[in-house]
Amino acid sequence: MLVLDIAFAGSFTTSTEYTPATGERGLLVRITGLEAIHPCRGLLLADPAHGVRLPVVPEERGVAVRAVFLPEAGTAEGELLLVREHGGEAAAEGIAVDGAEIVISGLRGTLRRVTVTAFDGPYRPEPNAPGRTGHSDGHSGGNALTDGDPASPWASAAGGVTFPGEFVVDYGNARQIATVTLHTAWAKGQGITDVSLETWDGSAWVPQVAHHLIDWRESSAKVETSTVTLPKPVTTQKLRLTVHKANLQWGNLALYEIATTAP
Ligand SMILES: [Ca+2]
Repeated sequence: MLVLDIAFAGSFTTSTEYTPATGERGLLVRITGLEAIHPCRGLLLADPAHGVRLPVVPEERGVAVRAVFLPEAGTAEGELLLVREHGGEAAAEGIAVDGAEIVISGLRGTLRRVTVTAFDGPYRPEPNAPGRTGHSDGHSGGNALTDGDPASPWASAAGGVTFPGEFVVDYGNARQIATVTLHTAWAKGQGITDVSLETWDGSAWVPQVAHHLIDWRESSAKVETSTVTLPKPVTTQKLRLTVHKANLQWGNLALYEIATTAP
């Protein structure tokens, strides 16, 4: 059961009562009020006293807190994870349980996303839909392709990109797909511009859309989207994007999110 999911970067999406524009309402409270929210970056924690409090520890259940965090001196995001099974102790860097609150503090850097999950029994991370790619990883690993956050990027290495390349997403079980939307920022410099889509029928890849061409408009942090519409909705567990071409202004291509919709 997902209790809370806040992405501070990008569009500040949240499934809680938290109102990021005003900061101090809802389930999440900034500890000092001095923490800065920077669009497309996250919540800047410039002092160890900065942080957030989340008054959402469920009683009688286990709780897992995941925080995606970019250290002040670092170049790669990491994940901080605190798991407290029912009645157990928990400890994690930067995350503590204080009474009925979760406290994230003592860090310097940028907090990009926090999710809180309540569970019964032993902790089992929710299955996600890892994306994998034939392009070499330059940033974030494949999970950024399908982490639900349009602002968290996957990017290839800056150089040596060859075509065709591919992205494969395995959802773990079948789902209905009517459209596939690609999200990318700085897309005029690093967006995919020619892509084909296939779905998996259990034994083979089935062509759906060939050479979907994308004319990206933005050379900015704004996340743009391009939607590939299937000829008709398909029930499938996996999809494959074959990349024929991409903008390579900086030597890399990037894809921030692969999202699907059901009919
Ligand atoms: Ca993402």
